[in-house]
Parts: sequence; structure tokens; C-alpha cells
Amino acid sequence: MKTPIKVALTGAAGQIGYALLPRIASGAMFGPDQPVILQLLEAPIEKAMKALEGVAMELDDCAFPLLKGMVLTDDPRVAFAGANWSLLVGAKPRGPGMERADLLQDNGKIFTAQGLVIDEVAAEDARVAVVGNPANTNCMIAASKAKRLPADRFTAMVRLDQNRAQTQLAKKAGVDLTEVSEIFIYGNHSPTMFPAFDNAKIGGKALREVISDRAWLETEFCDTVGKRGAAIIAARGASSAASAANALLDHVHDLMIPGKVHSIAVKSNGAYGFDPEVWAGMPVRTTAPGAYEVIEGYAMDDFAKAKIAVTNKELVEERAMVASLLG
Ligand code: NAX
Repeated sequence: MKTPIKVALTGAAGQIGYALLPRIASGAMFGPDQPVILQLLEAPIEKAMKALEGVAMELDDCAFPLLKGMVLTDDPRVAFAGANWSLLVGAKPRGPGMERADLLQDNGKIFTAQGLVIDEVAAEDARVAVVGNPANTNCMIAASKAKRLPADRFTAMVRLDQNRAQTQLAKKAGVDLTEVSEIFIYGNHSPTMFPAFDNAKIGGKALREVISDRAWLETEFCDTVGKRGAAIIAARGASSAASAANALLDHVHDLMIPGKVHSIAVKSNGAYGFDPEVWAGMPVRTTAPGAYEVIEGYAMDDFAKAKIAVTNKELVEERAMVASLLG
């Protein structure tokens, strides 16, 4: 039997955690022959810890053969101890009337503390995936605290946006969604992100040979993908959970399989004109389990460059708002 992978999950009793945990434990993230140990962190609040116990009881009741242990804790040092993967989902939601800057500050403190502890106690091969919003900037903050782990171990999730874009393009073209490839998300996980449709392929052909409605691509398509989160809240009365959990499975799964091509938010290092210090969504190719290279060289026309400039500006502004937390 393979050595179990230790997976730390924060916000484990939240709604994404609830949708995610059974799928990790059933093998959907690391494969059908890879055992896992779940190290579950919740806020030090009685109600949250009680709810976490309930989630763990349900996982017990699933009798997953791959689930080799669970740790339930409100102590980050326990949760991240020896963790191979740390999935940072827990964050404070934006309350009514709350300014974006306040949310950045409040959540920045959580990710500052977690970045420090991960750097200290996580496994040698530690990888970190950030989902809690604002995900790109939270990821940058956590990475800035790490002195042992290199910056490329810290990635943030834009896969939900990629999956949303893939489905919208397939619907417009009237094809099965597996026909759509090379649709990548650039920039922030926010309504400013840019799904670079011009580089996508449908059934192996350039997208523009199949979808000629340029106006739809530039307006309705970009808006639908960018504002999908708000549309889900309006319809469901709660934010995306099943699809967010599914996207995180895809994010980690595809980072474990060499050759996979997908969108993740990484330290830009200046690729595609982004500020070198921000974490921006872009295309990567997995090179080895947990490692990747940015795919450079996709052509960008003036429309794409303008969209990238807008999302880059937002990331730079977010960085300025949390400057005191960095480093
Ligand atoms: P929930 O509010 O259901 O769950 C969050 C959980 O985190 C709660 O149980 C809370 O007690 C816990 N928590 C808070 N602070 C913590 C801390 N310091 N340590 C450990 N646990 C802590 O939110 P949920 O719907 O699960 O969403 C979680 C996060 O994902 C939110 O920030 C949300 O905005 C973000 N999302 C990000 C997405 C992305 O694509 N990057 C998409 C989905 C989602 O909206």
C-alpha cells in the first residue's frame, strides 16, 4: 500500500469542506489507490468544532477504504503538521456593508498566521492551494511568510472560472464540453478575471472558426463567467460550494499529473505583462507531481491586453492594501 498523503483542510466544517471531503476520501483528488489522512482545521469556535465532529462522523459512516485517519483541531500547528497538501479554504465571508479593504485585512491576518505555521511544520514537499477569498492575494500573503518553501509551492484557485468558461463555450458552440480545450483564466479570481477565448480550441479548431459571434465573446461570455458567483448566490441563496469543491479537486488532481494543461494562479514573475509580484491566473503545464511551468507565448490582441491590464490593476491595488502584512 502507498504511504498516505496528509491533506490539511481549513474551514473544514464549511459548505465547501462538506462537499469536498467525501470526494478526497473516495480517491477523486489523488487517485483510486492513494490513501489519505485528513487533518481538519476549524476556527476556535464551539459551534464550528461541533459541526466538524459531525462531518467526521459522516466520513466515518462512509467507510472509505482510502481514508486512513482524521485529525480534528482548532490549532494550525496540529492541522499543518507534516502536511503534504494544505488546502486553505476557511476565510471570513464579506459581511453586509463591509469594505473590500477590511475583508483583505481580516483575511490577510488569517493567511499570515497560516503561512508562517505551514512554513514551519508542513512536509518537505508541502504544496498549498488557496481558495478562501480574496484567493490570489491571500495566497500571496501566505507565500510571503514562507522562508523555507519556495513561492511556486503556493497556488490559488481559478479553476472554477475555467470550468465555468468551458461549459459556456460548449453551450454556445452546441458541442460536448470535452471538445473545448485551452480555455485559460488570466488574473484575479474576481469579476475582473479574463477567460482568454481567442486561444481556446473547439474540436481541435481555433475557437473563432466555430464561434464567429465576437460581440458575444467580448461581452456576454466574459460577463457570465465573471459574475457567475453572484448569479449562483442570487439563485441558490448561498455561494457556490459543490462546484467550488469540484474545481479544487481538479486544481490539485491536475497538478499531480505530468502533462496536464490548466489554469492556476501563481506568482506571475512578469508573465503576460502582470506585475511580477502578484499571484495571477495563467496557463500552466504540470511537469512532475506538484510542479508546473507557466505556458508562455499565447498571443494576446488589444482586447485581451486591455482585459489583462484591468485585472492586473486590481491585483496591484489589493497588494497595496495588504502591504503591511507582506514579508
Ligand atoms: P463557509 O462560510 O461555509 O465556511 C468557511 C469555514 O471556514 C467556516 O466553517 C469557518 O468557521 C471556517 N474558518 C473561518 N476562519 C477560519 C480560520 N482562521 N481557520 C480555520 N477555519 C476557519 O464558506 P465556504 O462557502 O466554504 O467558502 C469558503 C471560502 O471560499 C470563502 O472565502 C469563499 O469566498 C471562497 N470561495 C472561493 C472560490 C474560488 O474560486 N477561489 C469559489 C467559491 C468560494 O466562494
